Amino acid sequence: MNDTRFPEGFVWGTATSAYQIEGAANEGGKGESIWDRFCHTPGKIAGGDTGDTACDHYHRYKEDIALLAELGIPNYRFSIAWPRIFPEKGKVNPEGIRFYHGLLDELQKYGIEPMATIFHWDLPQWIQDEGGWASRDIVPHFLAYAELLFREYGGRVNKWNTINEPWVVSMLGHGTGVNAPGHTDWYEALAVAHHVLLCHGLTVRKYKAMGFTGEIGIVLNFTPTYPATESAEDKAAAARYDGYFNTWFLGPVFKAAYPADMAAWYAAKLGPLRFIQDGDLEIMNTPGDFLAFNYYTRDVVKAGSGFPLLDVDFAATDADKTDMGWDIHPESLYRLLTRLKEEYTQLPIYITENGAAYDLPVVGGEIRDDNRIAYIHDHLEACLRFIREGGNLQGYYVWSFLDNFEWALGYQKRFGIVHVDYETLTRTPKRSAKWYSDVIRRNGLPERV
Ligand code: IFM
Repeated sequence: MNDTRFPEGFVWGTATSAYQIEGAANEGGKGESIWDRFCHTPGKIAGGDTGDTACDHYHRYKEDIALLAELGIPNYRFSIAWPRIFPEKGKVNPEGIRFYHGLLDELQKYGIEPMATIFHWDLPQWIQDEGGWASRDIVPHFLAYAELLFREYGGRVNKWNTINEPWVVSMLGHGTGVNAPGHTDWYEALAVAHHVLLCHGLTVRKYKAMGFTGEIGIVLNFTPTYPATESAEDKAAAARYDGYFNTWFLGPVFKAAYPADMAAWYAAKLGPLRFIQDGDLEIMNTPGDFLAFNYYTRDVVKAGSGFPLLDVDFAATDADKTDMGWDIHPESLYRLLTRLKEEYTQLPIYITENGAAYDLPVVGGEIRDDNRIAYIHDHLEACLRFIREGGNLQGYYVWSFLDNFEWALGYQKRFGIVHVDYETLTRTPKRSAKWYSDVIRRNGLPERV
């Protein structure tokens, strides 16, 4: 392998999720999701946007997959909308089942390998009405859903993600409340995280028990955290933030234990963590086939009172930022990969999301998103460094294939390597899409632009 080449067989892909691109919120027998409800609650989403139409992928999936093929992208990560499959309690929707078979047919036609995510946040509203993720009663619902997906698609999909970003589901959905269902109760957020990880472990067991030989794993999201100064207080603050964001999820999945310091911290702040039952941690620790994670940025924190759950404040940094206001810090990706390998797992790793939001005008018929190219280039360089040192990184999926619905931020943040005109729904590959095609074709990095 020369310096800029990736190992043979490296998995190159791009990613999306159902609610962010499908639209057709009330079509094809789909039921209401918590995101449908949240978007239609005034004040929750920037600009009053909703996912009602999104990129209209539900109607345009053939065109979209043809574009993927034209760009030469050999792997596609998508998610399945639970309320399309189970619109009501106990009711399976054949049209929803058919939709994903149709999508898989298209992928198969072009030889594009699917990676399917079982849950990427669009919980059926009927489950929320029964208590949602905060209630342990969600477990049989999740398992019934997963089992149905395995029966339907298990012979066609060989890479499965159980759940995308448990940190977001729990902490943003139930702690800060910026995501659906918009609850603001930190004890509940921890219970949600617990039930999410429990469902993950049980789903891995189910998949294996059904005899499938494909790969299955969870998608965690990580934000490496640094102290603003070398003071003991700031270092302790950074350790807590790392516990909150990263190790609270890594610990159960890879060590069958919550980090003891964080468990004690939370118990002191919130009371005894009664949702933990005997045997749960062993279930969460059920071995999957890979670790998948999403990486975008790092955080710098100090001791303070701005975030009372943790007694931390965020510190400003002078790093360049994307349109999300997120620091661009590829070095943190390299350090994260190294930490995961040294402290948590030797399993193969997939980066299932990495990318940048930038909104650029069309110039001369082209969208020259050189800043996105530079972002991806530098993060791939960090990947290469890890691989060269013996790291078992097997794949990388750019977030995202299309500009799409960026949750509470609506359509203002554009992550796509393909531009979507939300008036006409026209797709236009950006310069980054062509650059990424070239990376894939040469299985390596060209010169930095
Ligand atoms: O758009 C999201 C995605 O749904 C989950 N990971 C982070 C992305 C960018 O915020």
